[in-house]
Amino acid sequence: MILKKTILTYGTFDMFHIGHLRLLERLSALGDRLIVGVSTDEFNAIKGKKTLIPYDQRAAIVRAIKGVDLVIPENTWEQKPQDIKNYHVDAFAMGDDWAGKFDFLKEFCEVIYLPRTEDISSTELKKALDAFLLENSIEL
Ligand code: C2G
Repeated sequence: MILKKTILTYGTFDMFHIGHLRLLERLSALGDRLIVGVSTDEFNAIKGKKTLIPYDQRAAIVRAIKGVDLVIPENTWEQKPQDIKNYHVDAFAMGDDWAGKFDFLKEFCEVIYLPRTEDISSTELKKALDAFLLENSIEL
């Protein structure tokens, strides 16, 4: 009986970009099942993170990514241990901008931090979009 390895990660995934895709592809290759907790709009307010795209669209895009098997809402900082138990998670993984921040989860499962993709972020995308609109004098 081959034990299925379940990987869990969380994120906002606003303005889905290549950094998000490369992370999810690497996570999918780490195991047999990838579960992604997408931050709800309410939780992003708690995180102090402004998003352009609403939760249902961010979740639909992540759900459509090959290699993602299940999307769950991320409502709180505290839900991770319960999610790890509920879904029999073998490894929790994040990009290394979070390195060390979730080591307390080693009590429940393996904790992995993967290198971020350089030179891309939702913030940089928004800046590039602003410059583009300005250059092409498109009034929103
Ligand atoms: N990421 C990446 N490379 C980038 C940008 C993001 O690898 N250039 C990774 C991040 O490290 C994270 C994931 O993509 O693992 C999602 O990034 P965000 O949407 O910015 O997620 P964040 O707001 O950090 O939320 O409880 C955890 C939080 O919900 C994480």
